Amino acid sequence: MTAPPEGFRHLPGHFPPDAQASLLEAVRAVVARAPLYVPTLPRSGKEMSVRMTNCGALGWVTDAARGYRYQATHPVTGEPWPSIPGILLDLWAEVSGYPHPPEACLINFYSATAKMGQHQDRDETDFAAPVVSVSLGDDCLFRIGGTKRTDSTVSLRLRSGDVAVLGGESRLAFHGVDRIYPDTSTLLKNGGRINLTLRRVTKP
Ligand code: MD3
Ligand code: FE
Repeated sequence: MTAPPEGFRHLPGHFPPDAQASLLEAVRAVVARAPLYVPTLPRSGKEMSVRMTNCGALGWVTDAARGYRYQATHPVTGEPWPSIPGILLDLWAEVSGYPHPPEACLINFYSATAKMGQHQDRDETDFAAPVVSVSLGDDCLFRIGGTKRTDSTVSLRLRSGDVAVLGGESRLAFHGVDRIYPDTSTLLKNGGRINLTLRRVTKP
């Protein structure tokens, strides 16, 4: 593919370094109350390489027994997810073009060797809303195709402070993270990459 699918918008450097630091502080506050956990794949129970948590009324979770789903509580602590930080609600209002707030913010943490295979995000019931993504920390190689797994793909590097908006046709596009580029950012003291995805789950 020569171009990303319709509805994909990449906003490089949307957040300047001071705002990235504020975002990181907000993420740390969420993780202090809702610790990163090891997600496992449906049926096989194989561990994903990414560590996850959420904030918002709903969070995306996965385990062997119950598979992919949204739920209101942390799978390990049983506590409700912390609320979505204001800076992320402001981002959604600014870039989503959707007149209702996000319900979920999935937080993915990638170590230097973590990756995410090609998949579609289709556990939501409202595909009219885009997904809004924020990258923090080390760069990654992101790859996105079309709505069929066999469609050709395009790769791009996502850097700390970048925002991506996945609306329109791109909302149901296959996508994944092929690799992390270690030591490409100094934002995280111990390296790695954080991705935040703001999502609408239910129809308003
Ligand atoms: C395209 N996250 O959390 S962010 C995910 O970098 C996910 O952690 C990746 O795929 C990450 O589901 C990619 C960019 C992104 C996020 C959501 C999408 C691209 C998307 C949803 C639909 C299509
Ligand atoms: Fe995804």
